[in-house]
Amino acid sequence: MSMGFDKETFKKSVLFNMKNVFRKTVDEATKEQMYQAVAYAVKDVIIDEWIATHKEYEKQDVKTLYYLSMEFLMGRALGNSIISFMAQPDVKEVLEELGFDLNAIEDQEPDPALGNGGLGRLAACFLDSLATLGYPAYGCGIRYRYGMFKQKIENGYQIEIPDDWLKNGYPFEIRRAEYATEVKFGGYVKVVRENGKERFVQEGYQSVLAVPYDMPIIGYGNNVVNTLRIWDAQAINTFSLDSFDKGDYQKAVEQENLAKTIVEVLYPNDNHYAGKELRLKQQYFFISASVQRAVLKYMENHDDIHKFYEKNVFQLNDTHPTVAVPELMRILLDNYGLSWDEAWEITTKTCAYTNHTIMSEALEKWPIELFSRLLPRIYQIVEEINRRFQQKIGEMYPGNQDKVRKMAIVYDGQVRMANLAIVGGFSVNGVARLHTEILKNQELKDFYEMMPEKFNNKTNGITQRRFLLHGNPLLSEWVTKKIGNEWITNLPHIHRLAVYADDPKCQQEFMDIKYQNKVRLANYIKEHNGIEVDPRSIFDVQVKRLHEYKRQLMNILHVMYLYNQLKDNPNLDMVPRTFIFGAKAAAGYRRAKLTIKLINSVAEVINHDRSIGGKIKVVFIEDYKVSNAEIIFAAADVSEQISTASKEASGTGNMKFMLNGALTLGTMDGANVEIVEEVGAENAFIFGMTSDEVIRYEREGGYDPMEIFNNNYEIRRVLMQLINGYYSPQDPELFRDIYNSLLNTISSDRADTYFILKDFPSYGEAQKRIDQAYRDESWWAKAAILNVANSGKFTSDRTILEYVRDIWHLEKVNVEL
Ligand code: GL7
Repeated sequence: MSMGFDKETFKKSVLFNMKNVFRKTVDEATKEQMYQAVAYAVKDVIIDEWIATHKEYEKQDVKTLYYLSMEFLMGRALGNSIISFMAQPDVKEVLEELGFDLNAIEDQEPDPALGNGGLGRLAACFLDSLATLGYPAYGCGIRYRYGMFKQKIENGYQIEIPDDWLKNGYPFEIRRAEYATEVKFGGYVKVVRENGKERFVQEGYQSVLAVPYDMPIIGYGNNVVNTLRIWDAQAINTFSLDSFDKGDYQKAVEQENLAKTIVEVLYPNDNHYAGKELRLKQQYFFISASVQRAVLKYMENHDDIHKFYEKNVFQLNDTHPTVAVPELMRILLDNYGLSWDEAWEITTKTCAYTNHTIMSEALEKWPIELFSRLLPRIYQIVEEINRRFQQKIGEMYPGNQDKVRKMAIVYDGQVRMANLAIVGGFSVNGVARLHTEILKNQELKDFYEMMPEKFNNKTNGITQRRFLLHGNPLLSEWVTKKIGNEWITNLPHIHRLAVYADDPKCQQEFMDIKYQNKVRLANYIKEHNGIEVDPRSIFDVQVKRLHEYKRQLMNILHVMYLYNQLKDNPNLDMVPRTFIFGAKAAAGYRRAKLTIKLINSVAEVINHDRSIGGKIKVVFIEDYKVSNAEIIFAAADVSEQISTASKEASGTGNMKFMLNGALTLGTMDGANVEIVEEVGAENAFIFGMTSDEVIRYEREGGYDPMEIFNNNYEIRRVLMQLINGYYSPQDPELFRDIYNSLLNTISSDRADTYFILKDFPSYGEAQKRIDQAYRDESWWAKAAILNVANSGKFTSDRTILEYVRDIWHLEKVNVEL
């Protein structure tokens, strides 16, 4: 147990908070009030460790990582905090003594969703691992007033509801007004001459005040508490009658509005760039504040700015934070008076970039007009970076305009952020082996040829502390009983489970736990969806953001196909299956939203058809988020990871399922490749085209979905049901767009962009193999245990150690109390 925790003190603290914050005694308190009182007591416990950690960092003058990210999908903090200082049994007892249940109290916490999906959740797992491994790190992001929306399903359609997560205050955060920083937008750049030197100053700008809020990131059992720093925006000078008199009224109003709108909401797009001006404002806002603060902090105890990179490293989580490159340049040039070469050396030794996607629609390209109007000084610097880089291209590839066309940073009226990130840093990494290979050999081939030393792979990982220890207490106790608890901080140790995979008693215990977790999920589904599902059926789960490349459509088309088989032959011999979906669609992504409607329409028909004897159920879980994800992973038998090969950079849900003993039904895409390598192809269900095949078709053509439609009766039958009202009798045309996307070339140059029909037969075969395999309970249990036992590679602890070794070069710190 961590030294900061004492049961009696904790109890007193809860009672004190209840009185002080709510003027209540415990027996009058609501669960929500109890949650707050407990959360503040937890903050009390960790606050000394938090202070001690930062004292230690200062004392040792450590190198610090700044993980710059537009998104941190943290999930709830209370349960994980309690686990981190190893006081869960005590806290549970304290609450029971006070008449409350810990689970119910945890359930009161809003689920801070300051992120969309994998990219934001990865950032959260990384912070957990950094603290647990004892590395000095800040997460830097935005304190969105509204994070990811709450999803409601009404009449089968997704409805977006703002998620006011700050409504009752957030007990874990601390406002740090003393670090507030001004961030400037717009205006123009004036050149002033001072004793023979030129200086650039921005004038006529609007500005906002960035105010940081700190959240504790608690290491597991090691007294380390790091910081997630998220920035809020405030108007610099609020209204004064004075300004009204001077005619500045308009300006005061504008500043007020600018501040309010900048941090208002997270853009709900996953893997898609919308090009909105406000988004660029958000990016510059949190980057300028974070970089300014990092430089000031460094200069508090160092005098030579030239060595900044020795003590600081900025990791750019995708291209969203790329303005960090010109912003650091600006500070070094304009505030510290460095020469271009000096500033460039420091900047390119400080910044490193992670690429998270190869999909062209996700690539950020800002129109010069917008970029230079919003960030005039930053744009000047980007132009100069570009000019010098093009010169370098010219030297290496004389007369090769093609190289310039492909690699220039400013080109064709646009600022290309990926190119800026690659040129402005010392490292470029992909997030799974296959993904990095595709970057090197296709998407970023020219950059790789020019600067191969920058490229490296860091296969993603997940934290076992949240996704097994907290999310699956039954399995986690069982694992610990078998092999001890070292896996909590050293996941590869979990391989010791492998010796139990053949043991019938262990198989039985494992399947019993899976069953209980399925009952827990069934209860959740009953409570939230009103649907009864049978925990003895196979739980076949696809939970992730809704996107065409992830192919939820292929999954539901297969359900439609199976249903047809059952209707033809009600005695069809099949193991009962529950198909579980969970997915949010970006609010403006029409086809994705229509796919949700399709899933719910199919569910409506199938779930009410008594003639199939309950052999298939379809459930769409409303509002998929971190907190219910933990329950879902624990209960899954089958993990659907069925993206079109080459499109899913890594995936991380795939790893969370594996850790919880689900078998992967997947394509050879992203990290699936490495999952299969670890667990063995015989313990997974792999199907579909390889990434090479997909890429070849994309380049050379030669795929015609119409051919499949014409030659495959079962597929044709399913597709016709999209447009004959079979699932939408009131409106037979409802799903026409989905039908068209598969067969007509109206909306894109090739129908079936994601090769759904092409992969469908092989997907169906894999599904059949699952049906067969599940009948052999002992085989299944063994394969499931082997999945858990071979998940060691996929801890984010391993990923972080690789980043530290190859990119960040941080020193581990011990914190004694
Ligand atoms: C993503 C990838 O799509 C996903 O495959 C990857 O696991 C994740 C973390 O590296 O990053 N890229 C991206 O833009 N989003 C992702 O989830 C939103």
